[in-house]
Amino acid sequence: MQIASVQPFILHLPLTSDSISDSTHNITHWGVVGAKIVTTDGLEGYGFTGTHAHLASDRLITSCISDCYAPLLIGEDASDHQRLWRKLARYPALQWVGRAGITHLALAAVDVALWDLKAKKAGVPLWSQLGGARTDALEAYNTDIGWLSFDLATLLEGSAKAVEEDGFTRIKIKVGHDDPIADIERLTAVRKRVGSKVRMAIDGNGKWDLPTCQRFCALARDLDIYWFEEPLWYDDVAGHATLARNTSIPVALGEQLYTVDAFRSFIDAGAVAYVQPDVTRLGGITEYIQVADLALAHRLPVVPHAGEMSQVHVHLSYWHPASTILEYIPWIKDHFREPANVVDGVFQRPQQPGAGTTPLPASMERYGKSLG
Ligand code: 0YR
Ligand code: MG
Repeated sequence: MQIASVQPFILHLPLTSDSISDSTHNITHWGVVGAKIVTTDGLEGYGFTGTHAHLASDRLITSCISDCYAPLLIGEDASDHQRLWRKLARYPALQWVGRAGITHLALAAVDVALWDLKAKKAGVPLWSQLGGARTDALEAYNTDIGWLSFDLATLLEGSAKAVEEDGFTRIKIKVGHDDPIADIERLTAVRKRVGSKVRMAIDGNGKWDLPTCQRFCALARDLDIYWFEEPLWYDDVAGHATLARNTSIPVALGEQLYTVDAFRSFIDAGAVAYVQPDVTRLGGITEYIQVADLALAHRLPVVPHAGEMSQVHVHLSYWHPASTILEYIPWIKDHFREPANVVDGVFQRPQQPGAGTTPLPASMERYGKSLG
């Protein structure tokens, strides 16, 4: 399974709404930025990271793939993915310019493509290749109903539909107004609308400072918040540890962390209850497994962030023993050979060989961007 070529691509796919905001981002498209890796025996592996569809920065990722990683990969045996991960991640000149950020997002894409090849070569879905499914029913929680940019009527209507018609028992609502009272009012209305049995998580996307978070948590005491995600700035280990000590609401984080070392710092500090690794920001599946194993050793639940819109994490969550539930945002499901599919609040277990990352040719054609 020798690597014959590494071909980067950029897709900008429209969302299910015209645009959405959380407390720190506003987007109209999801960027699927990655590589097709072709082997001499004719197999095609696909891997990608997730971006906010900003073409100039997407091109930094594809140029890292084609100019820096491809020359290190061509001619190598694709099944040596563990060795190849180290070759790319520890390559001296590249390690010097990036142990996180663009080089790591590019590494994620390449690593996922190698795992996709491994499972395709074996002729089985990735979860099976990894060691088999731990459950028959992986529960989904719906993030797409809870954007901060939605007015209250839209938020209530979407939450009610998700629960009453689509079978979700779990939802996540974005928070982060300048005055947290505005968020408390929205959450109180949602809780009243969906009832006490629905699990309601919230996500601050790193905007508030510690006093604001503490005030919010005191005001939210009666809302039965399942977790408070990214309450503080992404890298603030001490701040999250202080907040975790001072509130009964469990802290969730990890979607902005690039390395297993970063996760270790948060876990060692007692700063995280729900561990949220993402294959698209860590160095792919290889480093995700290290984080999930670390969480398992600490008896902490793993709830991946879905930067690939659940295409890969559905496999990992069906397999890894520390997994619990998985985020659902249906932005890219019309564009893949085997889309992440939720029925009655449960992710269907993938059946096709590979990691679920193969895009449809028509979508590549229609939404593909020039690499510049
Ligand atoms: C928009 N999920 C998240 C969206 C989402 C972000 O930037 O990507 O809100 O990834 O925090 O938990
Ligand atoms: Mg989040």
